[in-house]
Amino acid sequence: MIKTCGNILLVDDNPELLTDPTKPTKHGDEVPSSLNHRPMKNKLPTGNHMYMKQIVTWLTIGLLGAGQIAFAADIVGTITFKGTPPPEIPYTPLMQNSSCAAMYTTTPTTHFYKVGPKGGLGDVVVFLKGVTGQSTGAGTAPVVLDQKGCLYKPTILAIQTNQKLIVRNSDSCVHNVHVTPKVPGNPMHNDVQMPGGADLTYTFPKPEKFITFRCDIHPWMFAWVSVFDSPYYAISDQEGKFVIKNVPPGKYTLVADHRKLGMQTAKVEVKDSNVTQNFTFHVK
Ligand SMILES: [Cu+2]
Repeated sequence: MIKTCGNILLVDDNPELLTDPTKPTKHGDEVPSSLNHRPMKNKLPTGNHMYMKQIVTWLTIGLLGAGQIAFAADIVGTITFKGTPPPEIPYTPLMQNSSCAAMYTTTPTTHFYKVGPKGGLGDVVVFLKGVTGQSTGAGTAPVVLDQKGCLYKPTILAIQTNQKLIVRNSDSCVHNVHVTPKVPGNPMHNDVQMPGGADLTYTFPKPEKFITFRCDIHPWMFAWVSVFDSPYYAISDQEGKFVIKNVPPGKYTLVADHRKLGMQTAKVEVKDSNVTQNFTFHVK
């Protein structure tokens, strides 16, 4: 028998759960960049020295001829949270739905501010401002958005344009996936997904920040998917760490965007070694 996980919801005591509570963003101060320089190895192994020298010369000439000398480096950093995070909101309506509540022993809460034990801030979307037309999404592995315990997991995701986003239902109840992009060209979706039903697969052709995914059957369920037209982005982990891999040389504006705390930017320059750029979000 298929469970609907209920349609009766008592959410009046917690109206924020019915809305997409995006606060206005605020911009923080720019943080100066710092560069990590790797030591250069400038000695060849001894023995057959001349022979090795010839090989290196041939390789160099070959690469120059093919125009293939191109460095890339990672942009790495840590997002730190300073202050007291606002209280998370209990999913009270979830616990009033017997099928959903059966999956919990205590009332789950939102995780809008994922602050780690050392003050790292997770779920910050970090990306290179204005870098477009470089998507490798069509050839990149899909990203999975699961529905489990009557919640979306994870709630903050990022994909490239034309990269597959797979929406899964791991629950034993019906969900509906209601997707409401705002950028023209990105398709809206409103699909019912039965328990054990086939995965839904979505793609978005246009870059857009924080596309809202919600479930109309369980109106506390939200996820936000950002779409980038390049592979140069990352989401900070539970320790606040992020890595944007293989960035071509150049000067960039690096953006750290938290859905509740807003954006910060920093100028970075990528040469031939990794760049470290940290951000701090302050809340009084
Ligand atoms: Cu649902």
